[in-house]
Amino acid sequence: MKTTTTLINELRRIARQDGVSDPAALRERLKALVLARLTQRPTALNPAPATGPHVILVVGVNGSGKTTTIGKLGAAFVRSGKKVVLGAGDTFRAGAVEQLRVWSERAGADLIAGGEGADPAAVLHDTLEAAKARGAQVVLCDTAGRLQSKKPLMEELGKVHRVIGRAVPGAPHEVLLVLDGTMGQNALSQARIFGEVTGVTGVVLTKLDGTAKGGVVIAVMEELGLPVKFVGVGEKVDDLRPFDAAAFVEVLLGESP
Ligand SMILES: Nc1nc2c(ncn2[C@@H]2O[C@H](COP(=O)(O)OP(=O)(O)OP(=O)(O)O)[C@@H](O)[C@H]2O)c(=O)[nH]1
Ligand SMILES: [Mg+2]
Repeated sequence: MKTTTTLINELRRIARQDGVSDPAALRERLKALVLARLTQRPTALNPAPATGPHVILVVGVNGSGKTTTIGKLGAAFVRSGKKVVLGAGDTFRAGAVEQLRVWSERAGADLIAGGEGADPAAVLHDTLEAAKARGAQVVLCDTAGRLQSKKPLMEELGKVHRVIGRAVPGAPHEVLLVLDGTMGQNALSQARIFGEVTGVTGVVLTKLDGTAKGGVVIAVMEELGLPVKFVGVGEKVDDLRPFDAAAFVEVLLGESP
């Protein structure tokens, strides 16, 4: 609502000041306003550190697409010639480790996993030690889905973040919050609370292959300053794209058919 109101007010001002009244011209002005917001921050991944592995922690609510995104990202890093390790930090959901194992094989990445019910922070600590020992360049850390309202689980995530930072100073270099593009307004409170606990550095917006347009990311960017870095457009390994703000704005605000 806040972002919508701001945009409407700006558009009103433009209409008055510049005397724009043609709906098509106003639509173009609105697109430009939204695009400016979406390009305020870099949408590329943070750069890899000079030495040691590039550590990416992936967080979000249940079923948003974390594990799938890790598989897709891992495959993309492997394709660019990097040695990649996936850490099975979801020790909670039955089948989570197996799912990540399948993705690690598909991607051509190593997998480090603990026993069932293991402490996620311990598993990710071991993952980073293994990655260093093996000279891996990229580490992708999976975590269990959790509701942002569940305090103990959010505290666990804070602990995971600290343990990663102790194993590799400066890590995680990236904390990707995976948001389900079909979720609407709830995404904003997810982003706010995950951001407070783990210092989110970017958003991955998934499931944009359906009817969802993901307009809420304008608010995520505007109110929380978090850039969208990737979008998920399907369940397959190649269905991850760098975020293209201009294309996104066209889909969101383009001429209706
Ligand atoms: N259509 C579509 N489906 C997706 C996309 N990303 C993930 N999915 C599907 O969404 C479902 C959940 O994906 P997961 O990767 O298991 O989600 P998660 O966040 O790891 O789930 P939990 O670990 O249970 O919290 C799976 O069926 C995925 O195939 C996407 O971009 N498009
Ligand atoms: Mg998962």
